[in-house]
This record gives sequence, structure tokens and C-alpha cells, in this order.
Amino acid sequence: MAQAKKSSFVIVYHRQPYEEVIENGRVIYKENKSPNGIVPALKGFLGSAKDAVWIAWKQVPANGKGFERTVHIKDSYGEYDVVRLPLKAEQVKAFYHVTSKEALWPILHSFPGKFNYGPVDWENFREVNRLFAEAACEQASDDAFIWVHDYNLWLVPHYVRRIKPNARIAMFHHTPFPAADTFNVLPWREEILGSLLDCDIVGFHIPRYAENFASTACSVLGAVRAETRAVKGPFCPTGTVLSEPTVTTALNYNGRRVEIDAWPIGTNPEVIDKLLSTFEAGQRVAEIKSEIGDRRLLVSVGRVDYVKGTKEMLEAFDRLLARRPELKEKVKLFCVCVAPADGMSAYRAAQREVERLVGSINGKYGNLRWSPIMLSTRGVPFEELVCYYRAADVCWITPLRDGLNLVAKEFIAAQNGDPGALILSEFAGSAVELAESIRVNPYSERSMDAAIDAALDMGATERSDQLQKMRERVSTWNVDHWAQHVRERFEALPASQNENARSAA
Ligand code: GDG
Repeated sequence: MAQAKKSSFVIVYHRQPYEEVIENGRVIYKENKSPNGIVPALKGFLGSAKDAVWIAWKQVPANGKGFERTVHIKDSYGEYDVVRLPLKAEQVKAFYHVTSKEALWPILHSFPGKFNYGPVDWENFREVNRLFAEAACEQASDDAFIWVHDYNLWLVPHYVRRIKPNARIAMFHHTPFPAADTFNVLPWREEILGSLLDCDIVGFHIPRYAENFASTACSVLGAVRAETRAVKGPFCPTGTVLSEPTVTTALNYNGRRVEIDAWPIGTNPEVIDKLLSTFEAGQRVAEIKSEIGDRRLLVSVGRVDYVKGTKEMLEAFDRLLARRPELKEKVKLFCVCVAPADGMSAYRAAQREVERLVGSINGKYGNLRWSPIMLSTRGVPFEELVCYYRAADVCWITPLRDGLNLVAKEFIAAQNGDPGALILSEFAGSAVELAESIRVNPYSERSMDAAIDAALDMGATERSDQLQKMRERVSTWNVDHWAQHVRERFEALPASQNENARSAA
């Protein structure tokens, strides 16, 4: 039997690149509503390769009935196959909800106190990663480009390298990569680093994370720095919390060269501009402004997650209303804090805390005419979200740690005329690019109070000057630029380092 044609480009990301819904008893694969975020950024690559394949997982019932492993998608990004790895509920829980979210996530975000080792089933994590690697290799040609995303697939490069020694393997981290002292809390540190060093290129958003990875790989496994360069591009090389003046761009390990890349995902200002240029959007922005009246509108957007610092932001809002009684009925906070669909226990406490604080603040200061906070734990359609960005006086983003934070860039892209002010945590990766924002240390109440005061009291000229600089940067280093950069790095990789590969040793 003739072998089916193999793909030269495979993306491995745990989520499927569409929304699967049932309409009139039929399964429909709908294009994701939001044109921003990880999935649309990656989908931009699918159209450029004729035979691209996307590997994701899908939870299936124990009997696996009615499951279709491969679906062919045709959408505005092109035509491509999505191969779904069938996982049972127990596998998903152990691999994703427990190991990924309760053990790896807190370490990546420098919360060792939340590291929950007890329930981790590492064998299950290995097994799911191996299944992902096998699914990718089944689709891939021998020298295919296999691009793996995020920490929950950390071991995939190890298995791929052994099945397809000539494949070119890339891994991109959407999260931070912590300093060695924190990373080394993970008992599986050597296995994880070994797998990352099986890649041809390991990518991060910003130089600090690349540097943390390099120094951990050198100190734990004895990798050797092959090349270090001065930091260029959109980053502020010194003076911010996450600045790095120089960055390691390649390591040598076991006879192989592993490239390291630090390049942040951008947003799509053109799409945001287009959405905001419609008559309906103009009307909606005017409506929001008229509903708000003479109040100042503050917006805060993110997922329910303790790393996002929503609790700390709400506490600062509580203090603001207590400190500045003249703001009574004069401010309104729209807080979008989207809860995960499957109610993961890692985030349950964070959601309860947000809901408790919102209830308490609204109860303490609100009256029949005014509730200080409008909370949504459901996603808001993106067309609506950008109208809020445009109407807002302040965008308030205070993660305790965040790989990058695209909301900050989207907010900037949505401003025109009399722009709003951006408060941005110094611990969000994007703060190294957006140094003109009102940078805040979310661990310090004093800093949080000073930041919100500065945002509310800032004059129009200052806001406009700051915004202009950040807008230029967000427009230049946009998602297309990111894609272009990644393509160039991929194309520059040597075809194969097989003869030196560790697997062949
Ligand atoms: C991870 C890393 C890194 C949010 N609420 C709604 C909504 N969103 C969209 C935003 C934005 C995206 O979700 C969120 O992106 P972030 O970058 O802020 O954060 P994470 O989801 O945590 O993403 C992060 C990112 O990966 C990329 O590598 O920056 O650090 O944690 O695009 O617009 N969209 C809609 N309704 C909402 O209510 N439609």
C-alpha cells in the first residue's frame, strides 16, 4: 500500500485551533472568535506550508465511540489537517490539570510555595508526551520541521529526536522560564532540560527567560555557551525588572548546537484598527462612554489565575476608594476575569477570591446608582472587548508574573485621539518592550497605589506622548514581524545534526 504523503511542517500545541460546537446534531469546527492570542498567531504559519499538520488532544469517552482522529480544516488561514490525540478524562486530569497546572505552572511563574508534588503522576506525563511525539512523527517527513509549544509538552522533543533523528525540532515557551534556583525545585529537572537540549532551537518571549534557561542548562547538565550577543530589537536592554543587556543565543551540548531565541509574540494592530473602524464599533464606543457618563472607566482583562494578580489589583482598587473618597461614583472598573471552561482546581480558589473581593467592594462603596465594579467571568466577544479598550481611561494589568501579556499590546493598538493610560506590571514580559507604561510592582501596595493615582491624574499630553512611543513599537513588532522573525530563524537552521546526535552516540 502506498504510504500517505508526509508533512514537512507540524505544529504541536495542546489546544485545537478552532472551536468545536454541535449545531443541529452536527459537529462544526468554527474559526476562533478572537483574532489575537496564541492560536491565531500560530495559525498564520499553517497557510504558508502546503502540507501543514496541527497536533492537539481531545478528550474522548472511555469507549472512544464516534471519535474522528483527523479532521481537515479549511478556514481563512488556509487548508490543513488537525490530528487529535484521544485522551481519557483521567489522562487529561493527571497530565494537564495536575502535573502541568499544579506542579509545572507554579514553578514557571516563580511560585514555589504553590508547587504541589504529591499528586503528580510523572509516568502519565511521560506517556502523554510520548503519545504526542508519536502522533507528530506519524505525520512528519523524516526531515520535517516539528514545532512544539509550551511546557506541558516539554518531553516531546526527547521522544521525537529518537523516532526521527533528522527532524528539525523547535520549542517555544509562552510562559516565563524561571531562574535556576526556582526551576531546580522540579525533581524532573534533568529530564526536562535534556529534552529541551534535543531541540534545534528553543524559543522564549524575552532575553531574561532565554538567559535563565541557558544558565540552568549549563549548571545542571554541563551545556556550554556557544554564543552570546548584545540584546537588540524591541527590548529595553537595561533598567527594567526583566531587562538583560546580553543574551545567550546558542549552547553546545553532546556534540550538538542548540540555538536559543528570544522574540516576543506581537499583536495584530491592523485587525484591531479594522474592527474599530466600523460604524457599529463607533456606535458601541459612544454607547459605552454615555453609559459611563462623567465617570472614569478602568479596564482589566485576563484569565482567572493567581499569577495574573487580579486579587492584588482589586485590593488596590479597594484602597483607592477608601483613600480618595472624592472618587465615589466617579470611577468604574470593568474587570474581565475569564474562568476556565473545565473548572480546574488550581484556579478555583483564585476565582472565589476575585468574586469575594468584587462582592465586598461593591457592597462597601456601591449604592443604587453606582456599583464600582462590573465583573465578567465569561469571555467577552473580541469586537466588544476592543470597544472597551478604546473607551477606557485606564488599562490596569498587574500580573505577579506573566510570560508576555498580549492584552497590554491590544490596549495600546486600540487607542487613538485622547488615549488612555496603561498600568503594567514590571513582572510581565511585555514590560521590557513597553517601558513608557506606568510600570508597577504588584508585590508592593505603595507602588500599586502610586500607579493608579498616576494613571488617574496624568495629563492628556503626557498620556499621548507615552502612548505614541508604545504604539509605534506595538505596530512595528507586530504578529507578522514575529512570524517573519521565526521563519528566518527556522530557515537558517542546518538541515540535520544527526551525525552528532546524542541518540546516535
Ligand atoms: C499565555 C501567557 C502570553 C482575554 N479575555 C478575553 C479575551 N482575551 C484574549 C486577549 C488576549 C488573550 O486572550 C490573552 O493573552 P495574554 O497574553 O494576556 O495571556 P494568556 O492567555 O495567559 O497567554 C502569556 C501568551 O500566552 C502568548 O504567548 O502573553 O503571558 O500566559 O489576546 O484578547 N478575548 C476575548 N474575550 C475575552 O473576554 N475575545
